[in-house]
Amino acid sequence: MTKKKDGLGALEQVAGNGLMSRRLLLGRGATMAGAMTFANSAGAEPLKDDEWGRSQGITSKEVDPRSRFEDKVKRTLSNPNGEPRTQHARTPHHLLNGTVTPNHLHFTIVHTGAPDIDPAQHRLVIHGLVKQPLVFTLDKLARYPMESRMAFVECGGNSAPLFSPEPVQATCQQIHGLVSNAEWTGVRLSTLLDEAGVDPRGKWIIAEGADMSALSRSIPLKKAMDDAMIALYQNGERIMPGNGYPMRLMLPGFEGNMNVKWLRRIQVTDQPAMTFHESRNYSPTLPDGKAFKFYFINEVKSFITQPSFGTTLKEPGYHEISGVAYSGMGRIQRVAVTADGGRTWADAALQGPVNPKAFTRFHIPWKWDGSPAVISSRAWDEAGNVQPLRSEFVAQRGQTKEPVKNLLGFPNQHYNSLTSWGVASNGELSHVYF
Ligand SMILES: Nc1nc2c(c(=O)[nH]1)N[C@H]1C(S)=C(S)[C@@H](COP(=O)(O)O)O[C@H]1N2
Ligand SMILES: [Mo]
Repeated sequence: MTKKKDGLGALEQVAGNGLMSRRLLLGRGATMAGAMTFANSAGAEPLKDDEWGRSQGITSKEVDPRSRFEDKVKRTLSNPNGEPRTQHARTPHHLLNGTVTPNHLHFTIVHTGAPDIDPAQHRLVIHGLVKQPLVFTLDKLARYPMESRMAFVECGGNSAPLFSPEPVQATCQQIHGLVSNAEWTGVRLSTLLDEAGVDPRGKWIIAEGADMSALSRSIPLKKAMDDAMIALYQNGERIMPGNGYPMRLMLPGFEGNMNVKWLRRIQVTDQPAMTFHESRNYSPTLPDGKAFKFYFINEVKSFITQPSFGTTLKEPGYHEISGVAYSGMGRIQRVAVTADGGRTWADAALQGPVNPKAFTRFHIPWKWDGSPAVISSRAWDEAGNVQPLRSEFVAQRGQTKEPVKNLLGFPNQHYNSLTSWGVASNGELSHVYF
């Protein structure tokens, strides 16, 4: 127990400024007991009987609401008055934990409002370069083999404020709220395409939604035959209206916009359609003025959610640093964390199961000594990709000329570099670059 005060830092510190070994987390109990001293001693004091325990409690409802104390955990809206235009609802990552985004907090981007689809009337058609065009009702789809998988969806415009040459002071929600992670259940698209019989000339599919804008995207047939899914359920229940009820295209690891919601049509073609959303929108630009023709994959990325902007560390000592990592190229293999602005790094513990193309939560114990610190995370995936440092990213992809003021705009797309938080000696967090 002498470890408690002096020994711990020296014994377990694995990187600068108080980062401790993730092994501490594996052996919760004895080792952790040495680091943690925040609970008050229970002594012999009896617990008092609280008011809520003295009368009959709340009756269960058919659909239970959350605790009234959790009212602040909500999405932020870009179109709160419901004007007829594009709208974004952002996930409050700094107030969530684990890896599953609850359905009512899953982010949405909806360009012309969510259509109020009657599932009994909805049809999905597969046609084009196929031997046998097919039409599916929801009932008919339910008779095919179903599978479930975890997958994140991320808008190409997520994290766009980080293209600013100066760090914007904003929460994880404002910066990274356009990515969420859920368990999706549905039918493999390859099963349906095999039944339709793809013509050898077929190289692409064009997927179309049933909303007013009939959002359409071209997807390489290779992806369609790989892990693409017609998703019918989201975290065990029918997909939310905003996320594509009653069915959406799920393309694990591919840019959010391609995951066509309210899916009604798949046309097999020999070339891409160059639709509005792939030729005018969602084509990131490069510093030399050229633009990517397509940018399908959401590359390896991570960010710290706790502690993050908006949090204040109340006192020095032990704190846990935690966040999410994900890659459109497969499983997360490693996440490193720094507490000294990138000078030294320590590996974080990855919380299993580590699913491909899905959120992985990481944790690392940190003993903050009360002096200024800069914390950040960096992820690697099993395909050998690493999250670029900011200098590397900016050299390749550029940044905006003027500081970004409009947090809702998309000055550019597919930012996957680091997010760093500065901790001041008064415990306040800010957004910083290094
Ligand atoms: N039909 C249709 N599909 C759509 C959209 C849309 O407006 N209409 N928005 C796209 C965009 S821009 C993104 S980022 C993702 C968001 O998926 P989510 O709302 O389920 O999070 O859906 C895509 N699919
Ligand atoms: Mo998007």
